[in-house]
Amino acid sequence: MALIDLAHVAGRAPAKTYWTREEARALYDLPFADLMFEAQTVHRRNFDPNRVQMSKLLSIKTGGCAEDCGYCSQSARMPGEKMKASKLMEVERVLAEAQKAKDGGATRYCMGAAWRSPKDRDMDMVVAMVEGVKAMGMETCMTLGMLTPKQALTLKDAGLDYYNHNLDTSERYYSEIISTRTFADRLETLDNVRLAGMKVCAGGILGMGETVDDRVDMLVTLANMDEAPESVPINMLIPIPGTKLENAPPIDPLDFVRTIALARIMMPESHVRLSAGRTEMSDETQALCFLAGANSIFVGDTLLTADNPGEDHDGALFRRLGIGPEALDGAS
Ligand code: SAM
Ligand code: DTB
Ligand code: SF4
Repeated sequence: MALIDLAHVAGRAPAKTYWTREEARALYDLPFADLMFEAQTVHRRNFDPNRVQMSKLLSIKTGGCAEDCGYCSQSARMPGEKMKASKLMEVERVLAEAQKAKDGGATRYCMGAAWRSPKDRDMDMVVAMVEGVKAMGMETCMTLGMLTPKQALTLKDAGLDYYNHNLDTSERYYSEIISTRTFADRLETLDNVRLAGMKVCAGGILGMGETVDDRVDMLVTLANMDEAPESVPINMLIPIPGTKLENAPPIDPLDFVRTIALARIMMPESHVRLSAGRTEMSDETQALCFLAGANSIFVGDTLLTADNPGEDHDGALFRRLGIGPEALDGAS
């Protein structure tokens, strides 16, 4: 282990704040047991290892999106049959759904829209949704596409806690997946979110045909931000029929676990979210992800449009693993 100083990761030195891709890659390539040990060590220094934060998603505007993200069921530009576009959901309906999520144990409510960016005429309704969910005592999160500095400030003033905007992959691989916006556009929105004073939720997708270096580079970009994202969703591609990536080769589950471990080590104080793709993972793979430092999930039967394991399955898995929900303030 010549390239990196494991004293940093094993808790005998202050947390590293700048990562080179060589250091990160060397960690990824460690023998599996060594990588898991380092990830658990870092995890236990920063979190209760038996608590997982639970968020619920709602698609407030589905389908008909102008972007061409190669993985997404909601793009109007996908090669195959397109999903019908819905209108922006009424505020009352959103709040009724949020109440159900709260009753089901969610502590954060995430609202997503299939937009390239919000139109200014949509902002009043979006603001009312944030205010309403906040008033229920849940944390609020939105993912609406690119934001101007002004839109970011409007959302912050409404009480939005988190904004989700993923890098999705490395800068190098980005243009293979999306052509209608750039990696730099994504970083600009993340800057606008941070400058407005909101917490950042940013991560990516694995299993899109990317290399290990692409995975490592994406995490290096996130970890080297002036402030690392508070929440780092790692999605496993859900291959959607009709999208450009419908036949992408599935990722080896142990490589998925390695990437979670790397995210945990490189961003020790962030929540690492085991996001999309859990329906296709065995319970054993999910258990390894939690062992590697994942400590946040989406609950419920549906993500935005795709399936999620649901309460019964997750409840049984958490009982088997002795895992409980994290309290709202992050304490256990
Ligand atoms: N339109 C907004 C945007 O793209 O930022 C927000 C919604 S978008 C669906 C949120 C994220 O979901 C994407 O950035 C991507 O990381 C993830 N995602 C979308 N489709 C996915 C799929 N089929 N499998 C895994 N993750 C997916
Ligand atoms: C994220 O990284 N994953 C969530 C959330 N952010 C918005 C979305 C997953 C979407 C999976 C595909 C679907 O449901 O359409
Ligand atoms: Fe649109 Fe977001 Fe889907 Fe891309 S990921 S097509 S921006 S909804």
